[in-house]
Amino acid sequence: MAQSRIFLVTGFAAFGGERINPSWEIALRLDGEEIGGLKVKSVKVPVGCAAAVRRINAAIVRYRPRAILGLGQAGGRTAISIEKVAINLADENTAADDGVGASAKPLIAGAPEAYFARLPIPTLIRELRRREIPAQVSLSAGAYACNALMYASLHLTRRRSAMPVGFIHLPYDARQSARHPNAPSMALAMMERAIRAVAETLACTI
Ligand code: PCA
Repeated sequence: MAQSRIFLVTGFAAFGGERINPSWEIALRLDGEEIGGLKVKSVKVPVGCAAAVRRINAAIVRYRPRAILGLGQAGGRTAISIEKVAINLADENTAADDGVGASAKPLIAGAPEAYFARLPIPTLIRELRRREIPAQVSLSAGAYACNALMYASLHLTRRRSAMPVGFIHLPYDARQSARHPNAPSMALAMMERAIRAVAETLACTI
């Protein structure tokens, strides 16, 4: 089936008592922009494993994107974190990095145990560091909604091996630090610059 020229960018709703989620703030800022010949379509995703799978599934069917970049908040991270691995495990009761509880179960029954991101991670890290933006690769997106979205994106597009699909965790926005005085954070403007640079780099590969 013919593909659109859409670059699907997702961000999550605020959760855990926060007023904002930097991932949605940034996705919204990019919505409608032309980047490298593709048009960004931003979709807001509810915070929950099953809900995230449903939303990304619907967005893929509706927009037939050429690339997918999921964004999420991982409070406590010190840098833009490009996720390498998504696992077939869902724990509706934990947030990222809190570990996996006894209630964890497969996200999609019968599907592979894990997928690697289809992103040129070393290139992206280099591009970000060249712009003096702290960036790192992460080997775990947790077992909550962000991992669910990343896993489902990769699973549902598994036959399109050349299509860039991946996920980036963002630190707290500096404004959120008022509630988390000891946690690292990053200015939203820097995170926005980072995601725009990632999108431009990916659009060049298509
Ligand atoms: N972060 C959570 C869920 C939504 C979000 O922005 C996570 O890392 O799973």
